[in-house]
Amino acid sequence: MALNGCRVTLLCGGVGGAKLALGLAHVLPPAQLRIIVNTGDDFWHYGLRVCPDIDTVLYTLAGIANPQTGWGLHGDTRRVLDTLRERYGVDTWFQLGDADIATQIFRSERLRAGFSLSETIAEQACHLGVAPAVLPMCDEPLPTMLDCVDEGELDFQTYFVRRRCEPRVRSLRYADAEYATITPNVREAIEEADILLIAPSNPWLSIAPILAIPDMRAALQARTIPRVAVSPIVDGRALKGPAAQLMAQLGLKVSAAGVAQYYGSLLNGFVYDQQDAAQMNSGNPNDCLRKITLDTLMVDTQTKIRLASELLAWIESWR
Ligand code: FO1
Repeated sequence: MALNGCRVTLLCGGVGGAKLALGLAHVLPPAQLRIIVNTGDDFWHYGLRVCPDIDTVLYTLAGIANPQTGWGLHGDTRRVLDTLRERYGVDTWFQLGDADIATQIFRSERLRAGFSLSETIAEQACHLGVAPAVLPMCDEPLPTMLDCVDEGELDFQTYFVRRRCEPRVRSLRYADAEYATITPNVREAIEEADILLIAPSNPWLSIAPILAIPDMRAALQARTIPRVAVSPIVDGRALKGPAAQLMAQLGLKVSAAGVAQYYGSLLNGFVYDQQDAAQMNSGNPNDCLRKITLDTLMVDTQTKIRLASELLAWIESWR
């Protein structure tokens, strides 16, 4: 399906977003797909700049991601971390495989040499043979911070990996967002797109950091083209990760309708799972919103391709 040269730009986070990115990469020629990736969960660790969502998307598109976790590299070994822990007593709470560490070293060297994150990721994508454009949401650090009831403010990976999403979240902050700017590549990806998609990634942890960049929401909304999100909530549960728990803690309705309501006028199209059909039809938060129910569970390559194809075919029917 070449979709007559139709250019698609996807906003996404890590594992869930990468699945849809892979499906789209199978049905679109590389020049027709651009992927804007969250960097709110990037952090410095052991002196290395770790960009988990970007690496997840790159490794997934390169076909080298760990199929069990969705992040990290398939068949990677753990000698560096094992040595750090056993010989030097370091708390190795964040799992980085040996070959994954090579990715982090390469990136950190480039950043220290003065290259931007965008330039560095483009170079890494080239080495990995990833053809669609994988674009960091911005070049400046914009860390997602979680204000937790008993523990104060935690950075994303401390909350997510070290504390296994256990602390109760009171509010979220996208720190230093005011210093971030839309990169030329991201602006082009938005302005040249014929379709804008939001992956079934966590709206608050993966997509909101992208929307926190000044003028980003306005730039997306200014495009009078299909702007379609796929719900990450199915039958009141998150497809992956803590989205449902977080929605409840933030006092939001844990449902696909709640996600559509959160994105509001950013969207003119919304895809939700078959299991949520009754609930989505029972009250319409946005009358201008076109909706469709699809099987959104992406468990293997075939289901990723199927969702991407059905999603684009539906959008083609009304754009
Ligand atoms: N997630 C975990 O739950 N535990 C880990 O130790 C872990 C290590 C890790 C290393 C590299 C990488 O690219 C991702 C990694 N992730 C790990 C996933 C990551 O923390 C999250 O999935 C994202 O940040 C949220 O999208």
